[in-house]
Amino acid sequence: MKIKVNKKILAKNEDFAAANRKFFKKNNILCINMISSPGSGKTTILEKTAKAVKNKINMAIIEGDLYTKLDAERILATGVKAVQIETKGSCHLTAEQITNTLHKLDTDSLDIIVIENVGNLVCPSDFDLGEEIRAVVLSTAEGDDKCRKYPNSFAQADVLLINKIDLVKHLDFDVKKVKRDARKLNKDLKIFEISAKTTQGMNGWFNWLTEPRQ
Ligand SMILES: Nc1nc2c(ncn2[C@@H]2O[C@H](COP(=O)(O)OP(=O)(O)OP(=O)(O)O)[C@@H](O)[C@H]2O)c(=O)[nH]1
Ligand SMILES: [Mg+2]
Repeated sequence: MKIKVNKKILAKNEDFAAANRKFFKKNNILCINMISSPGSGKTTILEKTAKAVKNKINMAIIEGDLYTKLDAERILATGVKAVQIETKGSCHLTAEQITNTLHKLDTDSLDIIVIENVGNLVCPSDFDLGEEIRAVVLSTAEGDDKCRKYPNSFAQADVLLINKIDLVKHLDFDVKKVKRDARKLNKDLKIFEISAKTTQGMNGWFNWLTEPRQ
């Protein structure tokens, strides 16, 4: 019975995801779904990214959290458009929630939409939002075993941002091992080692994000 209900929920999500994907393609918008554990630094990365690229490209952020508008307020303070979705307890965003939020953005003028998913390395990986690119963030403070313990999030990603690299000298976090484990799951994974606090390594990410795509 449980399997049947889950299948139905995922099938409904797939329909909305397909519609979102069609919309993004038609409007020439690059959509990125950003996934990670709570506190890995997603919003800080997006604050720094917004400031760095806002004069080059038109970007908007959709924020997902269980409660509060705190993250959207942080992005709005950078001068970039942001909309908050509060899931009221659900551990992931759905494609339908994205469909229902798009009208709040001036999509005609947008080049990129980044969706910051609810902080959780498990549930969001099962829900396609219609994105073209999935980015997973892993911060050094979380431990270097996470690719092996939460493989789906890494196997399905296009980009891995290893954040809080400024802290690595204080921690037992083996960057090489993480990169090896991640590439075992996903050989084409693009990997950036960054610190959103100091902006170390972030130019590579900014350039990759804004490079022309067909
Ligand atoms: N040292 C260090 N701290 C960082 C870095 N990036 C983010 N932080 C800190 O980590 C904490 C969490 O950062 P957020 O950006 O709120 O993390 P988040 O992933 O958006 O968190 P949720 O939305 O709750 O899942 C904050 O105190 C940040 O200042 C970094 O590169 N280095
Ligand atoms: Mg956040």
